[in-house]
Amino acid sequence: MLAEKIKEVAELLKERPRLAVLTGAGVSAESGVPTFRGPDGLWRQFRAEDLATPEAFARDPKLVWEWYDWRRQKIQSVAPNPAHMILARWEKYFPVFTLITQNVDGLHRQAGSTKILELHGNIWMVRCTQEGKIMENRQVPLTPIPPLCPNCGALLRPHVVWFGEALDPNILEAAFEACRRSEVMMVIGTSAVVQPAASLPLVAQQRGAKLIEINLEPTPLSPYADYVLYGKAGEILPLIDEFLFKKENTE
Ligand code: BV8
Repeated sequence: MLAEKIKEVAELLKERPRLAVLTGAGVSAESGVPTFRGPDGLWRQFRAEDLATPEAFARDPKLVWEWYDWRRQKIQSVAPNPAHMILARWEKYFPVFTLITQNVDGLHRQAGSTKILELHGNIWMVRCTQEGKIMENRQVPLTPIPPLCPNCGALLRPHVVWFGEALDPNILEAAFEACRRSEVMMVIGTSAVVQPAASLPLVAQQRGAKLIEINLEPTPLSPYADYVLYGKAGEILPLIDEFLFKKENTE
């Protein structure tokens, strides 16, 4: 069943359609990065929705930074997995390709992807709460916590989009545009509950794109998908990739 679907999806992709890909935490799970809503998604007794908010940061910047520092330490010690590597390769194989990610871990970039829209920011970037200045900060572990702006001494915050905060309008518009233009949209490793990211695949489908979902379990998007491939992203993408390139070579 799965093998049959993988073959059909590979046939679809062999035509090198305009491809948009949306990834979530599930694409980094096999690298060892905890997902948000899975069994290992909790940190101490908190949920992402409790900590990834401006209110939580205003109330207790040290606690929020301790969570990000814990995640940065984890992310720094892991490597991209085959799912990241294949998506980086597909960027060169498909003439029109856009990778849209909800992840802030930077693993797509580390795997070699360059055409990336990071909808929710990047955990290795910080922003001065006074000047708004954005800078890279790869100090692991962070000292002091919370970190202060080297220019003005004000609190630094992670340059990520928290719940209740607007996404960068330019990045969001570019993502919607890529989905509107796509002929195929692949949605990998996301629970499809966070908005506005979860609306992107539906925009693609409304414009006639074929929708492919890769996940361990059904999501609110599954009923709309033309293909739902149940399994690990790091295992399914290589199988699709094999068909793509194997067919190429034998023709
Ligand atoms: C906004 C950055 C408005 C921080 C994150 C409309 C309807 C309903 C709610 C809302 C709405 N509009 C706004 C909201 C509120 C809110 C929202 O969506 N809430 C949800 C919880 C209901 N949205 C917002 O607040 C957004 N802002 O809309 O602002 C606005 C407009 C103008 C002016 C002012 C305000 C901002 C949302 C961004 C929040 N930031 N992250 C950080 O990371 O620290 S979201 C966070 O969740 C991460 O980015 C994460 O990527 C994202 C989504 O989670 P997933 O990636 O899907 O991860 P999850 O663990 O949930 O799922 C993993 C999946 O992988 C699972 O399905 C699992 O089965 C699968 N999986 C696991 N292993 C594998 C696998 N699949 C394949 N292979 C594997 N090996």
